[in-house]
Amino acid sequence: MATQGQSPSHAPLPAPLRGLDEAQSEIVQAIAETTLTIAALLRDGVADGPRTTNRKNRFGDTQVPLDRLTDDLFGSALRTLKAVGAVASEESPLTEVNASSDSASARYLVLLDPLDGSSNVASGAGLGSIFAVVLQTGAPPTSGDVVAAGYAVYSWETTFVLATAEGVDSFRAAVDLSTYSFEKALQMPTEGTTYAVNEGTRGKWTSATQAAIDAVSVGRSARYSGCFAVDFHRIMLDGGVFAYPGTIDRPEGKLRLFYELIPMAYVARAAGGEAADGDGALGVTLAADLDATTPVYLGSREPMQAVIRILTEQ
Ligand code: AFP
Repeated sequence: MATQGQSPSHAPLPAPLRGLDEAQSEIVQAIAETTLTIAALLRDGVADGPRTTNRKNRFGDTQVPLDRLTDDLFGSALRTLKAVGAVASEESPLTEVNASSDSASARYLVLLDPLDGSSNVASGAGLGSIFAVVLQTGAPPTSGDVVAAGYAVYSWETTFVLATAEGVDSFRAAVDLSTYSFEKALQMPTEGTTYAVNEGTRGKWTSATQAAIDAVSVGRSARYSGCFAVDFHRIMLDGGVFAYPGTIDRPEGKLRLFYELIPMAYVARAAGGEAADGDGALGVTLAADLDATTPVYLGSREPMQAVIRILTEQ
């Protein structure tokens, strides 16, 4: 088992990782190692400590102690890697690393949601971590700069999903959380059986949003846990649509463009699915503000075509 603050001493994912070069693999291995550490901490009862604080992150979300701890774990694992030029997360703003060393080789920005779904901590429901490895070009990153993205889901088992230009693979953690083994390649079903949205916000949806959700809900079961990674993973397996729309009072939505939509849009598309923001745009737009939030629609190709058509016609 990995311990807190330890840099990776072995490859937790079976190597080689398809679609990634040595530097990119090293970054993904460090992320995977950190997810095993987090899974072990959750298993060993770290969530039994204080479950809430008076602190808020810069998005105004209440921080649980685990938010800070997991952010620190990813930060310390990634800062030691020469290929990492910067890290930005939902919990801490962009931090440049390796600036004084061989900065020419520090080519990658790592985007992170270190503990996704932290309001689930109190009830023991599923949690996740989300990441993207992005080639730095000097301009604000776009979905086109992502070289790898994925997520971990922590529940009764720990799953790590990695998307690269060559496809999407899922890995399952060993019972002792020492390593991951390859489980299967993932391809999102084209139609799907479920949809995930917080129906409690329906009264604040625009008519286009209502029409889009109505279109995907017909013939599908609603499944929503409050953790994006968990809900998205179900969509990856069973197909359907995950949506976190904007509302009349919050048209820009709640989920983060860089820490949530860009990574998951990359995964969805690499698995044959589709992604859109609130305008139904097929491309994930360039935003200078790393902390931007956005409406999110992700899922199977067929229902997403209906969503995109409705949103672009609004
Ligand atoms: P927290 O990490 O603050 O719990 O937020 C999780 C999240 O960003 C995402 O994982 C969920 O899909 C979404 O928020 C749930 O938000 P609602 O509770 O508003 O439905």
